Amino acid sequence: MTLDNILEEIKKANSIVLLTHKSPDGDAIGSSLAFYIALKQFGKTADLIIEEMPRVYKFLPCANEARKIEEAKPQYDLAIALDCATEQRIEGQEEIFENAKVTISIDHHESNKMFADYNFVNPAAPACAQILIGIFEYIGIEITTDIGACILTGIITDTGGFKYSTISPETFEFTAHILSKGVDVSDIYKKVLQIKTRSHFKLSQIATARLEFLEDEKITFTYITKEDERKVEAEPGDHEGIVEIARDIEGVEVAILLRETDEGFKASLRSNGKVNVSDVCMIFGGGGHPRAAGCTLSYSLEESKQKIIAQVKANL
Ligand SMILES: [Mn+2]
Repeated sequence: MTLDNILEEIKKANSIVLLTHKSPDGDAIGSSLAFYIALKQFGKTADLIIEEMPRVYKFLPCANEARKIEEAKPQYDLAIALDCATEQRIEGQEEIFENAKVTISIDHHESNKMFADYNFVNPAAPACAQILIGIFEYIGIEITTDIGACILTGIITDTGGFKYSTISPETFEFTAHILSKGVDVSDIYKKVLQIKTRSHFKLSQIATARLEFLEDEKITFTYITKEDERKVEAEPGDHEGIVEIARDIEGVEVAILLRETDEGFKASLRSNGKVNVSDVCMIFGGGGHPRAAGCTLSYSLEESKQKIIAQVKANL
């Protein structure tokens, strides 16, 4: 079984690196930190590479122990990628992954490409962090309050606060379990989901002011530029959640947000169920979940807009 192989590889490895995707969300950060702390409990020190730790997650245990890409060793015995559907999603860190002697992927994306030597993928899990509960139990790691807080962060953020249809009985069993252990679930919920930075608020004002309704108001489109982010003094993660504002408007099927980055326009798509936005994003080399997905478009703003809207329309 894959878990036996994973356990064996962890035991054998003298050097381990943990990697996740660029612009890490709560699940990426929560899963990585949970695994990092679990490895410590196992008697293994790992390098956790997170290029930009979003401000909102800095309160999590061991968040200050994450390292930058340039601090990574030239080669590791074992590389573990968390919450990444493809090797390309480990953007900027593919080399670290490829250079490792053995690679493992732990993920919950339906579009996962099984790109590692050992792949532990469960598309039924609402968050990568939730998969870790079973893994830790299997390999005999105790879910401490620290590990629990990190896993909960992943679950809360990837389920939009326990409200997506991806939630399972295990989601609540785990939450009940760590609540009984003394983890302040309400406090974590507030920190990772409710409280917004001022820059986030200003950025959402800009994006909502530009919101366009298309196709009988079933599709919404908006964008944010680098200049917008500079103006509101945005920090990493401040754009998170903005696309969901439009998704929640009555009658909207798909909400589209384009965000200008150094690599092009990053499209974030959210669906209310009718359109599988993961399929739409895969056409452009991206992917994700049926109701939440993304891709990068290397065209001008106008061209990117037309291309992504046309594909959504075709799937409506
Ligand atoms: Mn995830």
